[in-house]
Amino acid sequence: VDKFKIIESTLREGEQFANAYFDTETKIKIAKALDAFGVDYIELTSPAASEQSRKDCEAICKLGLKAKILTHVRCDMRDARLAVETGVDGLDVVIGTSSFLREHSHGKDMAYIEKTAIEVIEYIKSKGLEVRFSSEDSFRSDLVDLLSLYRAVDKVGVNRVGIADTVGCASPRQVYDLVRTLRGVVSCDIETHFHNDTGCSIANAYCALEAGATHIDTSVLGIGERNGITPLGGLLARMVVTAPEYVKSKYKLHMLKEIEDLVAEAVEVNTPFNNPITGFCAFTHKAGIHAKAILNNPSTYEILNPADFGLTRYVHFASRLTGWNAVKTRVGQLGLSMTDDQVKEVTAKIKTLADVRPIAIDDADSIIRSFHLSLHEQPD
Ligand code: HCA
Ligand code: CU
Repeated sequence: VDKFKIIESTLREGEQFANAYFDTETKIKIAKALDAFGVDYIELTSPAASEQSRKDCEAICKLGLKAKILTHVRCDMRDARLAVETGVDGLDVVIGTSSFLREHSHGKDMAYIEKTAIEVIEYIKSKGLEVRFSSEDSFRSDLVDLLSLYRAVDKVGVNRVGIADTVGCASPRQVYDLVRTLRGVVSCDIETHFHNDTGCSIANAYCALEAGATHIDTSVLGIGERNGITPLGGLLARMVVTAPEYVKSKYKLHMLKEIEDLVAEAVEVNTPFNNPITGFCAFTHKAGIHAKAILNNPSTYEILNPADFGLTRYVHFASRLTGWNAVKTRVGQLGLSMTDDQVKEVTAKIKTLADVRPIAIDDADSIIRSFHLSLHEQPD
């Protein structure tokens, strides 16, 4: 679990998000930001998708980034030939293996899939490039078929095989079981890709790592087909708790928010309020009891340290749930001094008003200020 690689797919899966339209300049900005952040791989839309996609792929390869550049292609010799000419470091090859996709999409049987897979993989390797072979809709594919296909591609020297939960149906335990089984069958690396239709994309990625997967696909804010895939920030929130040294030394975590803002703006969405790490209230503490403990020692109610991400915590004090410790801190921030008894008295005033209507920081501040003034107007 502690050493895993990220295949960042904002510029491939993310381009499949309903709102995404990335012009060349935007793609380059996103690629540079992800590279500076420290992702291992950047996956790009297939050059076979369109002429501009092919040119953009070439342009990004020419940037000389540290991250390896991959493109994502169908398991087809024509696509593979086009892709190896773009200058990428490797290809992520994919084909549907579930009966749904075999019958309703490409119409090929398993023998044909295996033969083509081997031909494509050997061709890519002969060009000196890295190659991953993945099934689509792995969790609704026949297990015996899948394992024998992966065993065959492992034998011809594929770098990674991939498991994809294309429809977001898998549960964490199913993921663990499948990856564990696969781990016993192949000796190459294992990449995994999880859609979030049932809200399991982060948990599934985590379970995949526990079971022996080596690579996780992500996108910034999780953008992708339908409601998307494992989000980069959410995965790192999970992993910084599990493997703090590795994650903090490998990734420039303080860049996370600016990367999310860059992508959010490009696809015209807001960061969700409850987003891990960067949601507006991710480090806001409200109840008086929480505030008191947080002010004493932040670890009491925080598993993530906002400072690791260049962010700050906020202790809410303008509500009926506040307590005098939170208000005391605010009094100090306002540069005022009061005894504890006085702070308790002004806290009661804040609660009284907050029982009548929602109050803003300004409201609570002016209660504090006028109370403070009254203390000095009539000294005992
Ligand atoms: C898709 C393909 C894919 C591929 C995943 C992968 C999926 O349906 O658009 O190659 O790892 O979810 O199956 O994104
Ligand atoms: Cu996908």
